[in-house]
Amino acid sequence: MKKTNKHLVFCLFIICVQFFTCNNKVYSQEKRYVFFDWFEYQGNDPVFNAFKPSPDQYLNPVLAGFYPDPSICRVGNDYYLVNSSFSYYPGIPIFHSNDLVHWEQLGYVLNRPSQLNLDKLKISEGIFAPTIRYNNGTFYVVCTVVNGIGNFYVTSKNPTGPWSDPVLLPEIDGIDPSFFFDSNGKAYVLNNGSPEGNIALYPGHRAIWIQEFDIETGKLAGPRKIIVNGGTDISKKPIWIEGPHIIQTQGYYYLIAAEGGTEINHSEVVFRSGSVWGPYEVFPGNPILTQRDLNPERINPVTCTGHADFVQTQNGEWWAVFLGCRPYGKNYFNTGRETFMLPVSWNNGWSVITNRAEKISYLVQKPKLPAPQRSGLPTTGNFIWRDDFIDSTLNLNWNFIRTPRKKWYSLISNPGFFRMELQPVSIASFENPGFIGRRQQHSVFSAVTAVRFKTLNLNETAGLIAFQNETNYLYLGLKKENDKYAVFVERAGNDSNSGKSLIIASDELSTMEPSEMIYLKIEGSSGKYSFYYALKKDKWSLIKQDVNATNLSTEVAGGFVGAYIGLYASSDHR
Ligand code: 6LW
Repeated sequence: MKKTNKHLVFCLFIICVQFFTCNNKVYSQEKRYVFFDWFEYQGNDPVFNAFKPSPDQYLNPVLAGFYPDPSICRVGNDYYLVNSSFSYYPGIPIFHSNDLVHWEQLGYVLNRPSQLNLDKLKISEGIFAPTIRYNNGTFYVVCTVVNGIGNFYVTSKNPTGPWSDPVLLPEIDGIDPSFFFDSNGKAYVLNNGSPEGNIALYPGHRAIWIQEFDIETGKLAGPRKIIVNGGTDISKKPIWIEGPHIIQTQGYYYLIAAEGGTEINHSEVVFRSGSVWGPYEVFPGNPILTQRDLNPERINPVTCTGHADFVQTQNGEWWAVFLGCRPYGKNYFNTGRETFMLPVSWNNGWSVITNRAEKISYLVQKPKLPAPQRSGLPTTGNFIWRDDFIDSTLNLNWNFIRTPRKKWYSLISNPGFFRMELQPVSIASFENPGFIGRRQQHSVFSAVTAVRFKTLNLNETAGLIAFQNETNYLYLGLKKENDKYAVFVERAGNDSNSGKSLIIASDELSTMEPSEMIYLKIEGSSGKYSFYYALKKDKWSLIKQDVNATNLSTEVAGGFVGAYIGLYASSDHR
């Protein structure tokens, strides 16, 4: 080919590329948005209607829904509580209370991408079991990004933040790190790690380790030592000793830890020693908390209780926060592991939360503490929660899946709407999808949204999703197929089709213009969810009733998180 011809072909190629890119730009700028007008969540658990606290009682769980691994500390008359957040972003919700009963979320400990890289992590990896402590004007939160940066801590002078960037603790191999600030001025970090020499004698064999923490340098220092090998009695092959915390009182160092695994055999056990380094004496009356011995047929069961932390009030009372579940059916729970609270009693120098056959109470006598100064959103009981998207910042209830690396949403471009730009990311992937969700805090609930969306291509979709993990969800979506618009229900579950999604119902829509609002509703009742849509407000059409929703439970999906109800959109949903 002559030089001039070559030049001509090259120019034509460039013009073509520009033409298509330019077209695409206009196309995406004008069309690739979905507008959510509002979202309303309503919880209506029968158990919360049955148990109505009197003025001197409070209701358990204190934080309903997926709020596991609670850790608590007191500063004067103020209490602070944090929970695990796995691969949801922002990470580590932090709550404040003055009476231990009314909790108000202050924000998140990890709310900058520089603090929390959750890229490519599974939803049940990421942030495990944080511990919050206060020492000499500084708050400390220590935890682990599982399959990420590992163990680290952050600090702040103010619990509302800003919290520091993570300081890594590479010496720690394992999870569940916890600070202990000794009254003698020394500090330590404990954690659940592999047994000596990394040799497990049986599956679930773990150890509790301790190492000194130099407050001045902010680093771990000196030898690392095992203070509990295996659990309360190694000869009985105890499993998953974890979530350790040390409490100093009555001349002893009390070490509390979870044992038995976070499922039905979960428990909390206690040890004590005159020295922080041990040897630790085992309480003969262990466990100090469990529900594993109770009749599985009991009504309104609370199961899986364990992973506790203690706090002493300004009046000298001791209280324990811990995780528990409210199952339906066998041991299904879509609501995740929730935060419960009970008083701690001391007998002959040992702390006890529940006696062996004692059921967790839904209604408990309140701590002797003054009435709250502030009252935030309800965190338990039945309630309605609505977002009209009129604020310019996202409400604290909403979470992303993994770290959002670009801002694909706006609350200000179209005031009163949550505008999402379609992302080529599927909810089933390990990326950051176009999704905001809030916890499903009740077994009986409804979630409704109003959405304006015009799909153009196959694989483009938007709607309402009940999400457990990447292979377990129920999706009520809108799409275009064969030039027709449709609303559909899609189910993905480990219990069918190997976790791959299947469309289980679909309704063709007579019309769907971008200016028109479509209403979508999911109604859940334990293990059955029903799906509705409306073209006119409140004129609901049922698409599919009583879909098997046990795929949203840990029993079927595995992992550690509870279900979320979210707004989702994608240009590459598969
Ligand atoms: C957590 C462990 C546990 O690290 O579950 O219930 C793990 N306890 O202590 C994840 O939440």
